[in-house]
Amino acid sequence: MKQLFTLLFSALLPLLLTAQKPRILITTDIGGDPDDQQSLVRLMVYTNEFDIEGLISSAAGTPGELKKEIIRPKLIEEIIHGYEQVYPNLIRHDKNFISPARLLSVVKKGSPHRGWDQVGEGKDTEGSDWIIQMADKKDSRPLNICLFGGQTDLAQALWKVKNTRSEKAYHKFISKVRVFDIDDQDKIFKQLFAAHPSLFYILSKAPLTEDKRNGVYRGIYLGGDESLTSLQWLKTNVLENHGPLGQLYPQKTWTAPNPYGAMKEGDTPSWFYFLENGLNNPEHPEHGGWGGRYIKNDAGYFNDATSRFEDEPDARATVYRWRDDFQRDFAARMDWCVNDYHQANHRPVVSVNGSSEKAPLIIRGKPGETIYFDASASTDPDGDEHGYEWIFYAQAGGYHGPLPQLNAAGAKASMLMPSLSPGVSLHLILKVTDNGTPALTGYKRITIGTK
Ligand SMILES: [Ca+2]
Ligand SMILES: [Ca+2]
Repeated sequence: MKQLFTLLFSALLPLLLTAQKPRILITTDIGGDPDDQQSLVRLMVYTNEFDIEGLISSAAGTPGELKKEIIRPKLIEEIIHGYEQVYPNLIRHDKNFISPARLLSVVKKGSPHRGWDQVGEGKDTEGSDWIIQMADKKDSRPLNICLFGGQTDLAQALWKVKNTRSEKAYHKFISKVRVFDIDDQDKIFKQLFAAHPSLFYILSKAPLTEDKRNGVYRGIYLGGDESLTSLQWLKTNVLENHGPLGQLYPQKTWTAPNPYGAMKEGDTPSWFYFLENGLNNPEHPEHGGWGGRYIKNDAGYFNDATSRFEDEPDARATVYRWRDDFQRDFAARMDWCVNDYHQANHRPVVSVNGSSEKAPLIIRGKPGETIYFDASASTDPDGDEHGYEWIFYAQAGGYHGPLPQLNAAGAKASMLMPSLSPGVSLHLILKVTDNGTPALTGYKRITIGTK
């Protein structure tokens, strides 16, 4: 009997582990500025981290960018076919990469038209119905919707649910959805959120009083060390000697004032936000991570963090402060497309005080008490040496007091517990970086609160 249990458990374990991946659904205006293709190529080498529930082609381009109102689902399929060719090598690095056939099966057609007048009776699309079907799936995890382009198909899905279901069923549906919107492209955010005010909604967009290029998501290519977005960087790490998927990465985009005109990926922060890497916490946009940091406003949705700090001198810095890390991570995964496991690098697994989960470690103490952190159980799958960097991320927890002295020596650190106002926590980020090529960084967030 025990053997049977063990057998069953080991057969179920991969399923249980897989079930922990965040569910994402992408809608993309692919077909205009080629930065959507760039974001999709990068996403392909992260499909092991997600359950991808939909790749919907919405109206191509930004409003007015193209002469015709069209959708371009073939461009999504083209990238999946590139992925198909490197997939056999990728699964040598992680068996959780999604099969190309499965990805092709979730490519759906959205509406070629956009705007609030495209929402209502008779306006359903394959894409809007697919959004409903995926949110209705019997699954306790939320459906995270990343809007690379317009919101029209999402708005249609929500309209249909609101108008064809009971209020209770509508609210149940809304509670299962989280939305990350890049720049309100169809300019219907106002109507959409007014119609569905209880939706978990992040709108990454600069305030109307500022230059639009100050939006948080643009930190992927603007500000900080922009040389990491150059054509030369892409040639070395993506375009050349990295197989057929990397060759599909478009080399030219509009990036001004970034002088390189190469990597843009304006939409990547939307799925970076949901990528569980130990740094972010998808339930808390104010905590920040590769996808940026967002604050809930009085209207009830999350928008770009506007307060300025020494380490975040502009809103985009909430993304570009991690660029060096996420570019090295991308480069390593492009190596996975062509190299054997032993000829490529893999991230360290960070463990603090016995916790190696992706969720933050929560520590509670009394003011004046000494708190100890021990990360010496951290490991590296390649057996690489690794170094430890402890960083306070005070604004993430709303802490504005003087930072305590952190006594850090390698894998161990300690500090005296400060006194915290109610509702405030002090965030400490541990970065563990290995000495592989390229060097890779794993994270652990520690949130420190009062008892
Ligand atoms: Ca886009
Ligand atoms: Ca490693």
